[in-house]
Amino acid sequence: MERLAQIALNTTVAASTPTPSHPLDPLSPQEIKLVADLVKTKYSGKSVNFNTITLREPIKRAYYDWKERGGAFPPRLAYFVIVLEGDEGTQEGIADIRNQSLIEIKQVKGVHPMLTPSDLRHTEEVIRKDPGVIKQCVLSGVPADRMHEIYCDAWTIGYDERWGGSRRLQQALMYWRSHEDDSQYSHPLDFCPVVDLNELKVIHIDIPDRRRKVSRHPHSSFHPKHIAEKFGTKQNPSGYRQNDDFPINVTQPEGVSFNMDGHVMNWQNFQFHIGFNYREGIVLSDITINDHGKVRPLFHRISLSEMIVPYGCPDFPHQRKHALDIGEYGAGYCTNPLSLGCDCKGVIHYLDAHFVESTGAPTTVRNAVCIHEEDDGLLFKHSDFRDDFQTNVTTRGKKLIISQIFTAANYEYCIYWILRQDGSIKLEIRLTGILNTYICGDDEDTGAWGTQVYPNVNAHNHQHLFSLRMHPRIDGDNNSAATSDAKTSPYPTGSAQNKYGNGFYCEKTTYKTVKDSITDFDSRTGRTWDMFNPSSVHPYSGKPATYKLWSTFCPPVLAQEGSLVRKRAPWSVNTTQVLPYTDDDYGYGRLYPSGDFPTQWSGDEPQGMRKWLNEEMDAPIENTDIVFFHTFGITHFPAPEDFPVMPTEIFELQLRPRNLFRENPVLDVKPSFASTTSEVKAGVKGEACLKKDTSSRYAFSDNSCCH
Ligand code: ABN
Ligand code: CU
Repeated sequence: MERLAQIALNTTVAASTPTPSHPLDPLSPQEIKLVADLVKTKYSGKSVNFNTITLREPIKRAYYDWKERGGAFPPRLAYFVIVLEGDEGTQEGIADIRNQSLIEIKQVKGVHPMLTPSDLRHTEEVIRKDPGVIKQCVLSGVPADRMHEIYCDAWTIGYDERWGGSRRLQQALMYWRSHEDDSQYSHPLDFCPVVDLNELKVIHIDIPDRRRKVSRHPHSSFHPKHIAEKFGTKQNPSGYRQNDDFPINVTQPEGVSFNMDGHVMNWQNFQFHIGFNYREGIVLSDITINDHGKVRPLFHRISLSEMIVPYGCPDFPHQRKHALDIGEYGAGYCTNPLSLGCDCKGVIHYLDAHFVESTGAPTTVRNAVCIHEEDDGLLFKHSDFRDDFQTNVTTRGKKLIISQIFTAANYEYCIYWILRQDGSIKLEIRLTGILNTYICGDDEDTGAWGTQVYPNVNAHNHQHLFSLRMHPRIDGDNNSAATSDAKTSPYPTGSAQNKYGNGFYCEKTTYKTVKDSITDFDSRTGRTWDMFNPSSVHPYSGKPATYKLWSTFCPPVLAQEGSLVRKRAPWSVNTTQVLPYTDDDYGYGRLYPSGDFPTQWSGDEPQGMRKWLNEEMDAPIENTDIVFFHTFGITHFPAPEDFPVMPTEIFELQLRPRNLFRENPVLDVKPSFASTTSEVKAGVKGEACLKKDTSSRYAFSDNSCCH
């Protein structure tokens, strides 16, 4: 590691770098440029490929010294990754923005940085010109003069033992697209070139023993113009969906009921910071809730820290398809610009995201984060059967949604962080986009490993698994974690303790050490997990203030022991792992459970979760500062309904306060309707439509909404 004497910049750059208002605010374009200029100055005369420039968030203590203890604004640090031509390879470092200096740089040996969008784009140009690839295209049935119709999805190679980590490699998943407006996924090719990203050349082509000619079935597309050709239009109806064009609009006549001060959100009783980075995408930090005047900390930081999409076809080279989409490509780098009234409806506040381009220039994705409210259905209700339900209180809720959508080549991941008025936090993921496809010969059976979703199109079985990293701070820094299992009474029917046999209870198992925290979902006991503060005890229940993780989409990873998948995603093997929080001078430890540099990692030498578990298996995690990792997701056996584009598949989890509030925390939300028994008896109209929604009406008559 090189500790650096200060590299100063000229004062014009300095003057144009405003100080952010909050220590967790993502780097501004000016700050990114400043760091790039510092690095360029240090390496003047060399070719520098910028991979990452991002905020190095202040460590927890420094942050709360500033936030809660009147301390100084923490150092404003940036973390960067660059690739230098030649032997020096991948370098990472820290820059001090306020002092305009590089603090340290180190060469990270034997690793490769994540692939940036520009890295991915180069590969298509390379393969189109390669004589070996052209030959294979011709053999597949695409003439050499149609190479402009050849496309590839460039993926990291995952890990291939033939080259190991010695070169920076991509695998090119090959397709033919007859017209640029078509979707290529209905025309996969059967071979797979391997491209060296530094040399920009094809170094090998994996060719299967069984050859398959490209399909001559029409492309299956989903663009409206193709759909109109296929199914007709309103003018030319042939089974066209009827009455599908009546809009459902959202009206928020008085605007939003949230307030944003820079990146700090105030909504209902919540306050928190909304961050965004190249890798995890949205990061929610310093989440607190105002409990009738008392501000209570809940979570220090929550983010999606890694994911893996392992495919289940064991035939070479499909084992290489197991994308670590967050660590290898970045949920930030792959994020979409969102459009008003389309990705989200209503009154929207957007945040832009800023990254670095390979040249060192800042680049911006406009409207990367969408923030808006939606109606949340009923928040609570009760009516009295004694007067035919006239006595009732009906309270509707609203929810705050912070969302982003990222495209991982073929798939779209729509990420919705949803806060509810009762203090719960939901994470909903909608999976859409296109199946990853491989060619299926005319007389070929896809066997157990995939499904023919269209003629000559095999979509392999796969999983989408995420690692959610939660750093709880419930009523303070010292928290514990536990599993909660619904259990029948241990005493048999007829015994003194359980005479009628109906007894059941919640068994809570608090983790003493990291080893205890390695657990799996169990649907038979309705397993949930608790993060709690053992010192903050509820006056009625005598139980500790808790956030309960309710998560049922928890399939076990299906790749076997010894597989690349398990080695490279050690976190996916179990549903939970809890570790002590650590940091160092320059930031948090234990952020990324497949390691800081998972690209082309063999999974052999320990990094990420495997390293942490090796080091910390017996570490105490009770009543201390902990980070909680949770694996969740779905197993996807493709079907024709998922093609040519997949209707959103939804999976979700929730964090719910338990024994944290004295009583129902939304009692003070104004009801939509309230009528007491005495009012009903006296014939007094209840407080009907307290918050009248004047846009609601009967569908087939013009009566007003309330009567
Ligand atoms: N799913 C693999 C991937 C993600 C992003 C970009 C290319 C490939
Ligand atoms: Cu899928």
